[in-house]
Amino acid sequence: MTRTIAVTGAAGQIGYSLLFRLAAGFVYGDEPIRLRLLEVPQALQALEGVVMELDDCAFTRLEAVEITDDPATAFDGVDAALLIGSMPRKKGMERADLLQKNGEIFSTQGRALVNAADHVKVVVTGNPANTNALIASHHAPDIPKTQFTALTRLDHNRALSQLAAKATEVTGEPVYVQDIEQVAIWGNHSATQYPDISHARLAGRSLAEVIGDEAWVADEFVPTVAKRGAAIIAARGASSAASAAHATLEHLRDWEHGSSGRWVSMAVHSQGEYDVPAGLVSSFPVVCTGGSYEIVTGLEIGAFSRQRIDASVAELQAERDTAQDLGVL
Ligand code: NAX
Repeated sequence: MTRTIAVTGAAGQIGYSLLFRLAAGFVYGDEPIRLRLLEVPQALQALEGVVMELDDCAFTRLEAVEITDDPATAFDGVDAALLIGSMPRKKGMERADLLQKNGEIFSTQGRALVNAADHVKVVVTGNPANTNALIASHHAPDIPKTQFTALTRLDHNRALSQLAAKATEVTGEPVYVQDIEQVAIWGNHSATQYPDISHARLAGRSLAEVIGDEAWVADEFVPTVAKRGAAIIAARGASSAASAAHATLEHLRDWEHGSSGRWVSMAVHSQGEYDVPAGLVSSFPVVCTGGSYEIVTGLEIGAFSRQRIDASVAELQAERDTAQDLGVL
């Protein structure tokens, strides 16, 4: 079966890191794919250059690449849509201006997704990712809300990497990211997000107990993960691109093929789980199986976690209220 995948903002820096790995089979392995690349008119020429490079890779599983500046054409019949392109925050721009601009982009794209396959899987990476996913979903009422998600896998991966390094330091033994399970990102993909290790395990033991340093968790780990994007910009002079592309592909791969029982983090429509108000797109720990995901249920939420989750959810509510005031929701 040939799958068709739409990628928006395809000429941007995340697009440039993502397209080649997608075409090389990171998500769909040996199955053939077709790409539909959406850009704004002024970026189409640059996108043509990206397509030339895709051609020059002679990928054996890449059947076709089409480029367009029309969302309806881009999403026609697609099995998955990776919504990466968005309006970046420019100097002097207020948060409401940003929501207004992106509200327009994501309401148009939401409406155009009516052309997609019934089973389309939508992953929003473009910021503000959670609220953009909410807006797109709102404008695509015929598509089940469960098919709209936003990216917090990069935050999840950042947390795993920080934790593996800390556990190595504390135990004096090498600890690898794959040794650590049941980490969760809650809330918004923003500096208010809550990376939670209260359920995390390392070789059958509580990771919090292994680390044994609550102050490190609260004062170093949580802010390091939450502010990692800004640290990358400070060091690289540009925002995270390769890691964001990798996380976007892992998000889609696990959603399509399952997460082998492991927890991953995805921002999905809340139905009131863990007192996150229904209707918000918030990050939760999920397990993916057979093309769908389930929020992990029954977790005990301690006082510290409750406070952090509530703070991030309050920000999501404020973004939703602003989007409603602006008429894009
Ligand atoms: P770039 O500015 O390099 O690329 C964005 C591309 O989107 C541009 O080529 C632009 O022409 C295009 N675009 C803008 N409006 C469009 C529209 N209406 N339709 C189609 N294409 C459109 O940004 P890049 O570094 O690639 O980042 C893309 C988005 O990812 C940004 O919003 C960024 O903030 C967000 N990120 C999200 C992350 C996450 O974990 N959720 C992490 C990385 C990144 O910061």
